[in-house]
Amino acid sequence: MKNSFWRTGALALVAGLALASAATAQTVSFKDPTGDDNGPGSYTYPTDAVYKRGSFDLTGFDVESKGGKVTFDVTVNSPLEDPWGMKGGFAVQMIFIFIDTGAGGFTDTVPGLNVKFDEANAWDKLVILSPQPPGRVKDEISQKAAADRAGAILVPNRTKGAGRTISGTVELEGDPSQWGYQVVVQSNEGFPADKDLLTRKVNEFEGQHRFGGGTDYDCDPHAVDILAGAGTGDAGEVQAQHDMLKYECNPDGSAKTGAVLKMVRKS
Ligand SMILES: [Ca+2]
Ligand SMILES: [Ca+2]
Ligand SMILES: [Ca+2]
Repeated sequence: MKNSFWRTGALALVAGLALASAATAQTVSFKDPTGDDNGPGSYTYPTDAVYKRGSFDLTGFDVESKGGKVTFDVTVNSPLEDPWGMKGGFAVQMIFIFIDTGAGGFTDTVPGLNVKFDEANAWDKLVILSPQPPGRVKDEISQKAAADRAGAILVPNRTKGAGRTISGTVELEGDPSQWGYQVVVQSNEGFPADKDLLTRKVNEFEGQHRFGGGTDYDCDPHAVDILAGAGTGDAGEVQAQHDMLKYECNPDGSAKTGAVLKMVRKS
């Protein structure tokens, strides 16, 4: 967390941008390579048939701002389905959108992801796209996220899936083309571990409802696909993702070196 000088300055900046941009829509788009839905390179899907190939393979991320509202569209490489009756048009995915609006922020994230950001890429807003009812997501945030960032985490009133795209809208001022982003693809876990914020675990071996290829401890990043590099979908971004998600565990299962994420930016 940076000091209050930075936060106060950033608030003034955001207010100024909002005045300048209230009338017209502003958009920004990123792409992600296909076939890199394997975290640091080794992760495998759970074995249950609901986890269709490509379900967690991020391919596109689009942001549109209009009239003080920002809509986030996250596209994956498989038609969305709702086998669990979540009623929003999708079920198995859960998306964490970390945003650096320039207002300083946090380097650690939320429990269950096991990822951090470096100082230069600190996040100050997190939008969660979950098929769970917004009330459930907000309850989990208030119970499990650190108290100092609860106000920075936003949950759309309605999150829906259509085709291959998961969408949600939140109230947020500013010009999204100037922000940094990181999109972490996870899986909606209705029965999360005590401290995990609705996230599905990555274990050493995949199971019916567990990703494999990591460790049974929490020293591995529980992130299946993320943005990397310049977010253009270039093949080189696969290696950049694998590098960011590299981790090493101590014998007792604590993190020796954990995954450190960077933002993707247009400017
Ligand atoms: Ca991908
Ligand atoms: Ca693990
Ligand atoms: Ca990726």
